[in-house]
Amino acid sequence: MTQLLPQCENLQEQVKSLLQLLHHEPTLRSQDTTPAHSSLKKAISPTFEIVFAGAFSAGKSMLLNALLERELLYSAEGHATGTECYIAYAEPDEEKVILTFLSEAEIREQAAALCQRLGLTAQTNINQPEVINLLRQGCGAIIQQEGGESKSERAKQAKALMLLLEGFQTNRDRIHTVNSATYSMEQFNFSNLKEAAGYARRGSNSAVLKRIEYYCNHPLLEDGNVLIDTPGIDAPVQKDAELTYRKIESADTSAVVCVLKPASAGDMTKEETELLEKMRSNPGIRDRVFYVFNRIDETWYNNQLRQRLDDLMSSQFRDTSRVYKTSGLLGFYGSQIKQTSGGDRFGLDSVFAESVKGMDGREETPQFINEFNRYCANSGKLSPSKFRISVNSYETPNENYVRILAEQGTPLIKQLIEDSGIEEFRAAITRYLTEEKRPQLFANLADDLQPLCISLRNHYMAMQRDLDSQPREIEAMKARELERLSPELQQVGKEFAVHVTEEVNQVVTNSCPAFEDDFRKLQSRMIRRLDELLDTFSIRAAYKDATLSHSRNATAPLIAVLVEALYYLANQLEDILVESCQEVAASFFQRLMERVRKSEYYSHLYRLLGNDSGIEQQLKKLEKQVREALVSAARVECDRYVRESPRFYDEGTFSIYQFRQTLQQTSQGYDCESMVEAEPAIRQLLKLDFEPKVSATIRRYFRQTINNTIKSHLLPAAEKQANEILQQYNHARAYLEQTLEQEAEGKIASNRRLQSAFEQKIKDYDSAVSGINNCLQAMQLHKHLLPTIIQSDFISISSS
Ligand SMILES: Nc1nc2c(ncn2[C@@H]2O[C@H](COP(=O)(O)OP(=O)(O)OP(=O)(O)O)[C@@H](O)[C@H]2O)c(=O)[nH]1
Ligand SMILES: [Mg+2]
Repeated sequence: MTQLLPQCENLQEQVKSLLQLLHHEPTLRSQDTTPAHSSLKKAISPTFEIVFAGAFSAGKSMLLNALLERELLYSAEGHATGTECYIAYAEPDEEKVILTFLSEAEIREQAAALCQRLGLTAQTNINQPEVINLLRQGCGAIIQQEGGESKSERAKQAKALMLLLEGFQTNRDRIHTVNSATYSMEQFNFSNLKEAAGYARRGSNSAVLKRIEYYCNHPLLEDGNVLIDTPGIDAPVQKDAELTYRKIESADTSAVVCVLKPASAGDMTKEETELLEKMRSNPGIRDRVFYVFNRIDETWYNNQLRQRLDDLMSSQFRDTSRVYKTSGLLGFYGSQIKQTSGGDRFGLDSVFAESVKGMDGREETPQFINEFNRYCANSGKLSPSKFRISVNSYETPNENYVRILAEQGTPLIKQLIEDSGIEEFRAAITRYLTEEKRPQLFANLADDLQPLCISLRNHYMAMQRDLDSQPREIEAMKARELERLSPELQQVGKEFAVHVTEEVNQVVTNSCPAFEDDFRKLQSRMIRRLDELLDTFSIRAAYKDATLSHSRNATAPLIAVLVEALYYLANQLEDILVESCQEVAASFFQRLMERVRKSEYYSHLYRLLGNDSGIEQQLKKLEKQVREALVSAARVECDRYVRESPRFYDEGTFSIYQFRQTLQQTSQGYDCESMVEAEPAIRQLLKLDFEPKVSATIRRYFRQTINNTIKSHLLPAAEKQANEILQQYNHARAYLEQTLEQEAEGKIASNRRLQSAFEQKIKDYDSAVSGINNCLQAMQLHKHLLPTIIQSDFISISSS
């Protein structure tokens, strides 16, 4: 467990209170505090998780064993690690293993998913032995069909399901229904960590294990360091690979040892590149990454491989300082055989006792022995002047091994270990974990806090300036407010004039929908009225009017009747236009008044004067003037209708033809009846004359008349009004003085409250920052101190 320095004990509260202060300032809330949160978590976390990740068979487990110089993790050809393995610190006599099993529910879920993908029965009640047997048979059949357990993705999945079911059956009594059950080493009767590791190696047991925690005694694990072995990122069992990616993305992960395989494959795989990308996007990891090209021994025997690795390193890893080349295999066994001697055939009878045991009494050659002999014969690492070694073909590999070690002794083992690169890697990682890690985590935190502190501090300074510029007494406050009065009145007047201009402009540019509606109403009323007049036109009435004005005559010419009709229609239409344009004006002013009342400047004006400085009255007066102007314009417009249009008599036009026809009809007799018979024809004649005239009014001329009338009345009036508002200074002053006393008192009290709240903030800020700085100083991070607020920055605080 980590022990924080006593100066750093309150770090969490101090940082939190700083972030809290930031959160309280609405304008600073958009600042991103996630990096600070995550670096705080890392700095105070009792553990520091280092994940070993990489391609399967890259040698992760072996490298970990080599690093700790003991055979802890199961390492083998093929997909060997299937669960997360945690290695944490224990006191020498307290070493232990804790195994955590999946719950039955989790196993059932995995089984169901695999069954579905394999197209096996949906019946997955794994508590019934018959079901399990059926499923296992199904898997067996699939594997056979596919031609072997790793021949296809489908076969691999069938194998995974088989292992899962087998693991479930053999560990049935250890698996709980919904909880993940945990067991200690003793409960399994394991006498040492290695036995536990053997139990947990990938297979049916690991299929039902959630994780394994080894607690062992090693200096590297002190200070909360936890080393984590993971399945390969390209593991044939997809679920295992996903486990590793999840761990890489987890917030708990603090550093990664990337065990890369190009030393044996020549290039980076797609998965390895994906791993690097995922690592980069985890803010918990940052630059805490070690790149290890393991299986470096393979490049000793293959020039091409060595060349490709060198190219890769110089092209893609040139800027990375933490790059290592290792041979986990040679490093690990080198460390193991250091303690052996001729007595136990340099480990063949101890370290390798298990693996040399062959069938029918013949001795097997352990992997390491082959690699050792190859190293001696072909690696080119051993200078002939120092080591004179022969590997003899007439001896077995094991015999060669024992003889060579007997001849060369410890210097050869030392050389082997040195060439394995393990010591260098161990030294680097040890130095990092014991010397660099802590200060770096705290420096990261400080660097993430720095910009936040700077904004907070600047914000406080601005706040202070603002508070300082506020008067503290009622008289000063009053003077201040009165000073502002004149510009404020001016501003209100200006805003009013601008507003009115805008409204007028909207009308003139046809962009006020309500006004457009009103005008359309006017248009359609005119059209409707004309239709009505034509429909209901009575020739008798017109004839009567014509004869009435000529008392001596008993008959009237067609022309006289038409004249009466022209007067009649023109006057009727005038009535409608007069009425309609007044409505348009009324509704325009009503809207304008409403908008004025709703505006900011209008309420402001009320606050300043207690009234609206006559705006409303003025608008009413204007409305009256505009209406009168429009009425007389309407009269002039319709008066012109009395005149028949010049085209009325045009030769060849329809109307003159119509006129002659009508004349023919009416000349049949001299009484009214002959005229009445021609009524439809006369209507037609009138229609031909009036329709174009009315249309010209409503479509061409009258809208412009309205626009012009409104504009010419309103704009000068608004300017005048603005000026009048400014003239209200004396009134405003008297009015303001009445209310100011009270307002000023309130404002001063509120300023006082703001001031003391502000002082509290400064205190909080300073106490948090100086606490954090104490801790940083204790960690020797003098260059990373955060900015405090000193008295001289805020002279006024001390003087007020
Ligand atoms: N030649 C050589 N073989 C190695 C080296 N490191 C590991 N091996 C061998 O490679 C095989 C795989 O090693 P592991 O340690 O199981 O690899 P891993 O990365 O943990 O593999 P998974 O757990 O399956 O992902 C084993 O047979 C090791 O003995 C090395 O540096 N050189
Ligand atoms: Mg492994």
